[in-house]
Amino acid sequence: MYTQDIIKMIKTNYPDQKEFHQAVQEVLVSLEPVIAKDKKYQDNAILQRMVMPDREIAFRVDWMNDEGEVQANTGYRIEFNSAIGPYKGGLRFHPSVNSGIIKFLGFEQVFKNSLTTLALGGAKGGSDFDPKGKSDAEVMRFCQAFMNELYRHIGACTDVPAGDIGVGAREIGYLFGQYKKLTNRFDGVLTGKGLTWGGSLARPEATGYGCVYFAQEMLKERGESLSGKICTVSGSGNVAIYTVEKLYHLDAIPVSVSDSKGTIHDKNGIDLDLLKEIKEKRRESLEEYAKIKSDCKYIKISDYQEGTHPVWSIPCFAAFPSATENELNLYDAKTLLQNGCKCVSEGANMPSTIEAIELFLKSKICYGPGKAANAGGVAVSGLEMAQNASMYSWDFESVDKKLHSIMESIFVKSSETAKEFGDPTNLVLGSNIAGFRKIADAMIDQGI
Ligand code: NDP
Ligand code: 2IT
Repeated sequence: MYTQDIIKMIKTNYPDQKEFHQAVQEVLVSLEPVIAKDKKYQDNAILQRMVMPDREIAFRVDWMNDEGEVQANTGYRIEFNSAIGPYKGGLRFHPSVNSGIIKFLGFEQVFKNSLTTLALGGAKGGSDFDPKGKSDAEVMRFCQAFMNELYRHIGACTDVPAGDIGVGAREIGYLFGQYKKLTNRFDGVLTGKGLTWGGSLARPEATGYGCVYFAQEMLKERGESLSGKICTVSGSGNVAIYTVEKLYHLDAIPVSVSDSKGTIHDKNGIDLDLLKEIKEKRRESLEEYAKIKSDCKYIKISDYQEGTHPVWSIPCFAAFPSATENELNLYDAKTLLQNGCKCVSEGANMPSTIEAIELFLKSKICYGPGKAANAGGVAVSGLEMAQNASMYSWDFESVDKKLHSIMESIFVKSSETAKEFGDPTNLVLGSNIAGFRKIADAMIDQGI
């Protein structure tokens, strides 16, 4: 079969890129009904072309640490697809970054951006540089060196990077400063900028808020709500923090967060101010949270049971995986369901394994795949681009309202498409097909 041939081709040609195989398999299997229904996609070799990035850029980044030692890292920008708009997607700085990770993220981004209703192509980039434990001066020198290579590939109408793991307001600031020095241009070439120099209100909040709005939409259709409900959140970075904040706005009770060193279970509800202080200001581990709030439970990563993530063993009504890929496996999914979980809304990219997703779909709980549920971040990045292009900025309420309505329309589109293909609760199928059609049709319109 056509889709299976493409999956096989990817596995043969790129044997080491496991996360990319996983992302391609998840999407292509769900596209089978639309490929079978409409011959034009196979006739135009759409799948071969969509799994292959338009352009893959890799470069060396030389920089100097505070001890005066020369360091070398690898930088990447993978420009995946520009059928419906300029390349758009974040930069990840994390030691686990390699070309397969950036490729899986870029591939996901293409479909996600298509769902936002905005004109955004898909890309991703980053480096194996680890910002953890580095001084501000070291991060600045790294960002400047990274931009010394990246600047020639990006542009407000060409390719617009933003943040992801390890890249937040501080890094975007240093990257933008260097871009401006190199090009003498002040334009919307990056999103997630500071508010006084072109950033959008509500961009820091957007992914977390959007992920909760998406959960609200899924639940509303079933006559349920988050109010008064126990919720679990993993991660404790940008996405997790603003997921926790929005859950409180809706009178839900977020009881967990986690990081690369451990998990916090605070059954009275996460102390949001303390979380922000530790993670956004002090850049410390959650161990510090546990020291200050001695009545909460802290599980160190060294005490995790092999192959499980303790955050998912906390009984909850709704779960919000917001840390990283494959952080929720089949065992975790079974545990969540056994404990009565009714909703999973993915803030992270590809946080659930394929087996976990299959179980969620079989159980018919509300399952919001990352491409749909976490699209609020890039959507508000698109709104930042619109504000930059018009030399104007909107107030918080206007941006938040637009974000809310974009999340609603992503849900409606995904849900209607799932119904059209006879599997009404399957938002994996619905969102992937909806995202796919827009891009594939644009590619066909534009010729080869
Ligand atoms: P941050 O860097 O702000 O936070 C990441 C969080 O996840 C941190 O708490 C970090 O722990 C934890 N984490 C990262 N890697 C691992 C790992 N391998 N094991 C355990 N914990 C880990 O990133 P974001 O919040 O921006 O990103 C979180 C997820 O959301 C990612 O999957 C990202 O791709 C996705 N996403 C982000 C968007 C955005 O707008 N920022 C938009 C859409 C999706 P520690 O604090 O110890 O480093
Ligand atoms: O995965 C993502 O959607 C992001 N990291 C945000 C991308 C963006 O361009 O805002």
